[in-house]
Amino acid sequence: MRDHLRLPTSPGFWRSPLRGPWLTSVLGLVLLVGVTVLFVTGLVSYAAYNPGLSPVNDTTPDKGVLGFYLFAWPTDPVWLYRLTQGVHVTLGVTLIPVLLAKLWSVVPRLFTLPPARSVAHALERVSLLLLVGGGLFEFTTGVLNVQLDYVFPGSFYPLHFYGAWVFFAAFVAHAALKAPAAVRTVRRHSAEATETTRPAEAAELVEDDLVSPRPAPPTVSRRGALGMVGGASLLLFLTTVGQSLGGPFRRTALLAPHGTADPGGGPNGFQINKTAGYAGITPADTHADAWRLVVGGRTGTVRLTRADLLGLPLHSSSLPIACVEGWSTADQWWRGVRLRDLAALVGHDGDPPDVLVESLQRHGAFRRAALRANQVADPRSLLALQVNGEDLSPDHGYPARIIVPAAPGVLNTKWVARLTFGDL
Ligand SMILES: Nc1nc2c(c(=O)[nH]1)N[C@H]1C(S)=C(S)[C@@H](COP(=O)(O)O)O[C@H]1N2
Ligand SMILES: [Mo]
Repeated sequence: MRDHLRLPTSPGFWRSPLRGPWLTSVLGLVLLVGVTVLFVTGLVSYAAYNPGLSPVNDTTPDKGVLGFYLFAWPTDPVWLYRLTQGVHVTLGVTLIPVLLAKLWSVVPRLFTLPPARSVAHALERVSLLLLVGGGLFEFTTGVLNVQLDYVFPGSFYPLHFYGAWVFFAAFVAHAALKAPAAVRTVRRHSAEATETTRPAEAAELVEDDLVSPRPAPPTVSRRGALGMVGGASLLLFLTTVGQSLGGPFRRTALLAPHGTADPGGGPNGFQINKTAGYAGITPADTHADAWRLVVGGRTGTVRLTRADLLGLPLHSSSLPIACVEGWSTADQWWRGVRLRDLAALVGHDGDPPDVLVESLQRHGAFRRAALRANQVADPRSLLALQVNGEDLSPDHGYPARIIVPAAPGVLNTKWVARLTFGDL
């Protein structure tokens, strides 16, 4: 008997008096809302990359029907991707304690023997495997991408994208099966707080397989445990959200990605993703004698020096940079040549087409990006030469970079060398 109780497959092995339908239901309902928002903002974030536009942007070429929902990402409001990706990353980080607590609360079930009592039970357990595995996988890949800065070179998107569909499919099945009972449990519990428990219902509660048959003495109440989970979430929230809010809150973003270059002060003193040094851009590459912007389109190709560009009509736009990692900057004051004016230089007057942007950078996933016609046409979309009244710094993309309203940071190519206008 004693040996038997030492095995996790024995219900008696799990002794916490906190486990029970109420705790599991509350955590489950929080995840029901939270994971749904994560899934939707994640899909939206993927659409923002214009993956349907060009093979250059498409990091999940085998997505097939999973790309059914892709749409032309708008350029308004300019903070759109700041919001959707800020919510995605901040919420994901905030839900980590809830996810772990939920798994802890049902862990005895994961060990239940026999592994399957029937075909239906077998299916249920396979779906649980996909649910737990998929959930852990999505949270882990997400956090690694934010914190370790692309540990999966080029492969984060497919992993996180396909993983999301597997996880969410299992999640929908699980929610459909469990949510009604979870709602009933929570309702009944709040009713109990005011009435006395009817014996039949009390019996039902105790018989639940989550309730330990030989509970250890409690050290904290269920509400207290829930408070600890909520407190951990709140702490993560408060140390993450500042990276998206910006301003004085940026200093509270203790969990924002580290190891990034210190942007220093002055007009160029805002967050840097990859430095010129990292991207292999040298002063010799960007020197006035060496650097030319090559613009291709309907009527051929023109080559422009930086001085030529400065001689074209210059415009200003106040736009943020918002990265997939969740951080974003406040609006910066960019100045440069409108993309649609550059399109007009090579024969695309009126309705400009898509554009393929290529960087001086020779290697790396972000050296090229395709922008959609609506992004090219927006008068705020610039090939920026200056920011906040000064020339771009090398790390922010000198001699010239793209800045497009509402687009993810990765589409704002730095150290631009070539623009090719045409339908992609
Ligand atoms: N050539 C090139 N452009 C690039 C990148 C890059 O690695 N190489 N990073 C992109 C990403 S992911 C972001 S978030 C923004 C960051 O711009 P910033 O460093 O000026 O803030 O630049 C984008 N442009
Ligand atoms: Mo980014």
